[in-house]
This record gives sequence, structure tokens and C-alpha cells, in this order.
Amino acid sequence: MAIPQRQLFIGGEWRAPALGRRLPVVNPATEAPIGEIPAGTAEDVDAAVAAARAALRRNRGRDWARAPGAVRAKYLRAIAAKIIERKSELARLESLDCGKPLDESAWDMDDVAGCFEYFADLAEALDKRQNAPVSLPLENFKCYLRKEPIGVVGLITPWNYPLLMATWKVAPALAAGCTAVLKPSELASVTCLELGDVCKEVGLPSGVLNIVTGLGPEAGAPLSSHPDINKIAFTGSYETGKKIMAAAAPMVKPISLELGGKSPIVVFDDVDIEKAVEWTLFGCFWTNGQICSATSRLLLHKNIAKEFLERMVAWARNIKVSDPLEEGCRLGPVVSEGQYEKIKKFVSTAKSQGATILTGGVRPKHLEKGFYIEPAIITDIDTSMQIWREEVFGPVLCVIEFSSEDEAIELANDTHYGLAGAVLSGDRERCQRLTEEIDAGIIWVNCSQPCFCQAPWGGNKRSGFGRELGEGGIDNYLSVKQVTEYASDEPW
Ligand code: TXE
Repeated sequence: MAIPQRQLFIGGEWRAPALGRRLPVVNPATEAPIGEIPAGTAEDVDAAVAAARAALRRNRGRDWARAPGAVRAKYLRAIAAKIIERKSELARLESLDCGKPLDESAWDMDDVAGCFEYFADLAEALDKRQNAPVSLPLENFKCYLRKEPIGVVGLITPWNYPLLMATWKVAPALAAGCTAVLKPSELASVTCLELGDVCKEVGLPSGVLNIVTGLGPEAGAPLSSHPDINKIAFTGSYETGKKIMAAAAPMVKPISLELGGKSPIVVFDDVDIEKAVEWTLFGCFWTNGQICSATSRLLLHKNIAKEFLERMVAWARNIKVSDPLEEGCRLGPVVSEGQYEKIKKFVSTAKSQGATILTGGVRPKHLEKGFYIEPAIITDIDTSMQIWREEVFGPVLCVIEFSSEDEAIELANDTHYGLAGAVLSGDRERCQRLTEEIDAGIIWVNCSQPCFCQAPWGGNKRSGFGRELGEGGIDNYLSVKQVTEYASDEPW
């Protein structure tokens, strides 16, 4: 077997799933089975939630919620150090499991470690933020604020950045003093299970992080509707996001949702064409377009359209599509057969509706096996077409030309989503205007996709709500308690 065979990680121990079932792990580059992951169900979720609850507040001994932030920070730093120590092994597993080029998986591991470090700093800073005084208009009352962990949290994550997306939730949750149950995507759980091993190696107190792999309806659904979970943080599809919201509603449970997008990149006619082509391709084809913030709708000024498209097509045809473990690979396979079929259907539907496929959208001739799709650039698009409106989550760039700034803004905002947007122009004032006008949680100016754990991340409209990362990222897992004291000997 090419991957370690793990069980569920519950209460600090490896535990076989209650029903004894396992799911196959398929290498998307070869379509060959390379191992299995445990298929957890409601009974396993119950056990994981109970372990997390027990770890949150113990009567004696190691109590995660009441430990000083500085103590929690030590564990988070130890996890970061272990990730770096095991970086090449973890990166290889990530590439085998989800198909991303090995270089990209290695950068992901650096980001994972960086994110644990960042939230370790914020855990320490939390100690200093405790008991902040509030000034009141009456002198005989004193008021201060306690920041307390929300409790046991459920973290449901996707497959495009398997360990990194899990880290975006695990690191701030643990930093805040919450304990957690992580449910990774069934399409890519391997490195998330390895995180369990890392936690064991660094001696993280048992039950602080529990990992239940399995199918969405069988393991994710019981977690999102669990009465003893205090908050759900979710990244995934809009459709599943709605189910999570419905499951949380009867218990008025707080949730945060990051649901992908259909983000625009607006390119004006005053750009350096070579650089703009590079950012545009990077913005859409990085990680095979399987990024929630992929700038997959190109709004291109008509004055430069012909030259821009010619150069883009030439570049796109030059992108090395290969096995992700091969030297120099820039584009691996998409994650699964289901995604492969879905993307091909998007492209064929667009074609049948009159769109022109300038390049790509098909299996590369040199690769007979694996879920590979050549990067596609599509023109002659009508804004009512499915390919323009729905998230493809694959290497597909759609192009519409514009001739005025107002038209570009209108096209950019003509979407139910609002995660990200990019504007490329040599005119700073114009960039500023578009920054204000585009309705999205993230705007990139003269670039696309850079992401730093220091800056908040999240979307508007159907891209969800709440912001992860940044200094406020830890507050997602804290609840504020107001303490007001009558501080006078005088009778009230
Ligand atoms: O997503 P799901 P899928 C989009 C992208 C992609 C599409 C489908 O367009 O093509 O979603 O991908 C868990 N209750 N994004 O099917 O189902 C599931 O097990 C609770 C965008 O993989 O949303 C997994 O852990 N949980 C996105 C997680 O939800 C449930 C990244 C995400 O899977 C559940 C991924 C249920 N009923 C896909 N059903 C982004 N925003 O980056 C499933 N899950």
C-alpha cells in the first residue's frame, strides 16, 4: 500500500470504525487503488464528540479550555515543527491523494506549519486580551470582558487543499481553547489522518483533536446536527452549505460557511500584457482551478482582446500536464472521476450552447489513464450560460470582452457568488474604484490568488459568511462574556 493504513483518531487513540467499513483511496493520476480510509458513521461521531467534550473541561489534570494560551501555543508550535520535519513525506501523500503537483503540496505543508505558528502567536496574545475593562457611565459598576472558547467544534473540510483547509480551522479552534472533531473530505483524507499521528507524536492531550473520516451524509451530517457540538465551521459546496445551515437552525448553532465562487478577473487595456497573461492563467489554473477563489471569469478589455487571447492560448498549451510526482509538473489530474466527468460535461454543454473552446477541455493525448484535463479557455459566452454562472472547480477559464469600466463592474458583480475578484490595470485610481465596486470578500490588485494566513479570508452572498484567518480568525472560536460587578459600599 502506498499510503499508511489508519483508523479513526478518537480520544488520542486509533479506533476502528463502529461498522468496520472502509473506503478505497484512488490515485487520480493512475486511477489505481492505493489504500483505504476508515468510513466513520454516527456512532463514531458520537464517540469523537464525547472525547472532545471530556477534553474541553476536565475536573483535574490537563484542561484544554482553561489552560493558558501560552500552554496551547506550545502544542501548536510542536505540531508545526513536526509538519516541517515530515514535510516531504506529507507532500508526497497529498499529491498521491488529491493529484496536485508535488511542488505545490510542499508549499502547502509550509503554509500548514506557518498557520499553526501564526495561531500559536494569537493563543499567547489571547492571554493578554483577557479581562479587558469596559468603561461604564456609572462609577459604582465595574465591567470587564472574558473571552472563552465556544466549546466543542465540528470542522468539515474539502479536498482541494486537504491538510491546509483542515489547518485553517483546527489551528484557530485549538488556539482559542476549543476541542474539535475534524471531518475531512472522503476524496482526500490521507494527510488529515496523518495529522492525528502528528498530534500523538507531540503529546497533544487526548480528545483535543479527533478525526472522523467518512462520507458526507454518513459522517458529516451527524456531526453538523450533533446536539453536543457548539459550532460548525464548513468549507465546501453551496449545496452542502445549505444542508449544514438547515441542520444548525433547530439548535440555533453558530456556523461559518466558505462556499466557493465564480470570481472575476478584470483586465484593462493599460496592462503589461505578458504579466497580465501570467496572472490570469495562474489565477484560474493554479491547483487545476480547484480553488474556491479561482478567478475563472475573465473580463477582458476589447482593445487588447485579440493579442491577449493569442498569448494566453499559447501559454496554456505549454503548461506541463503530467503525473504530479513528475519533475516540472504544473498541472496534475483533477481529484476524482466524478469531478472529471462533471468538468467535461460543463465544457460540452457550453460548446453545444454556442461557446468556442479556444483550447483544452479534453484529455491530453499523451496521458491514457488518470483524471487529466487540458486547461481550457472558452469564448463566445453568453452571461446566461451555465459555464459562466456556475462554479466549475476545474481548469476552465471563461472570457467575455468589455469596452467600459461600468460594463466591467456590472459583469463582475453579475453573479450569486462573492468570494474574490481581481483587477489588473496600470491606473491606480481605477484599481481603487473597482476595489470598492466589486462585491467580494477578497480583492486582488495586479495579481490573483496570493493568500496569507495574516489576512482574513471569506466571502459575500452565496460564497458564505464569516472570515477565517487574520487576527479575527481566533475570535471565530471564542465567545465574549461580559462580567459586571457592583463595586461600591454604598447601597444601590
Ligand atoms: O463538495 P461537498 P464535493 C464545490 C466544487 C465541487 C463541488 C462538489 O464546485 O465541484 O463543491 O464537491 C462534506 N453534511 N466545492 O462534493 O459535498 C463532505 O464529506 C455534512 C467548493 O466534494 O460540499 C466534505 O467533507 N457534511 C469548495 C465536505 O462536506 C457533508 C471545496 C465538502 O464536500 C454533507 C470543495 C452533509 N450532508 C468543493 N455532504 C470550496 N469552497 O473550496 C457532504 N459533506
